[in-house]
Amino acid sequence: MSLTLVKNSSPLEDIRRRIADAGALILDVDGTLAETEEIHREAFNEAFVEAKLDWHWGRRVYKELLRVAGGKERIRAFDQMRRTGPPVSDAAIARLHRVKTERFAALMADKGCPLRPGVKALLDAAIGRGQRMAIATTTTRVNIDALLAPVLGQDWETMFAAVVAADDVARKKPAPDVYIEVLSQLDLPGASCIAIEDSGNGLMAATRAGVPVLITRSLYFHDDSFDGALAVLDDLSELFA
Ligand code: XBP
Ligand code: MG
Repeated sequence: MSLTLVKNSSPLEDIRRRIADAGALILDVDGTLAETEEIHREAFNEAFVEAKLDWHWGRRVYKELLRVAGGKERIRAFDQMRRTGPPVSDAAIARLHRVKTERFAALMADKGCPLRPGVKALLDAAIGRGQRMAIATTTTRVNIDALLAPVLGQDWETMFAAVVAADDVARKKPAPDVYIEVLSQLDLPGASCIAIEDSGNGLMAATRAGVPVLITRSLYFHDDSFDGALAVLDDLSELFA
């Protein structure tokens, strides 16, 4: 999908118009709505300490590991990279990830994590237009509540016509599954919607489902390749400048 330029309009004006005209806005969570990955990283490290593992994920290794979508898959990928000792069992990975999810909720409740610039304005504008919104994420469902309840209120889910998370589909991004499920719940063709994503994996997932993508660059994925995106913004406040 390429950007269609309207006569005398700037690409940004065109993006604003396409957003306003979309059948629905489909939003990624981590990195797009908020810079959550440092909190995920801290939660993984706390789970490793609790399990008495001598593992610690610094920023550099976490950036590599973020190529693997999904916490359990990420732990397995790291275990395979170490190549020492017997592989960690599925049950142990599930246990580690359960503790990680608990730690993530506790850290969120403790420190909180603000929405990124422009996100609230985008949500408010969509609500003002009566436009539907949806969530398509590869994080665990309870993590969405841990992030959004403090910033949007306990009833945040009523703002969204569909919320699809990792547990709801067979394959995580870059597979298109979360987007295909969202589109089926919305009963809309992909081309009529806009996805907002921050990563190359997210771009690929949405594109494979036929959804045009607007990128908002995030901390860990700012240097990803975003070929094929409608546009790449530093953050969503550019839409309201
Ligand atoms: C990002 C992810 C997630 C989180 C960790 O999802 O890949 O795996 O890093 O969450 P998205 P879990 O950008 O699609 O929102 O440990 O719950 O998997
Ligand atoms: Mg993301």
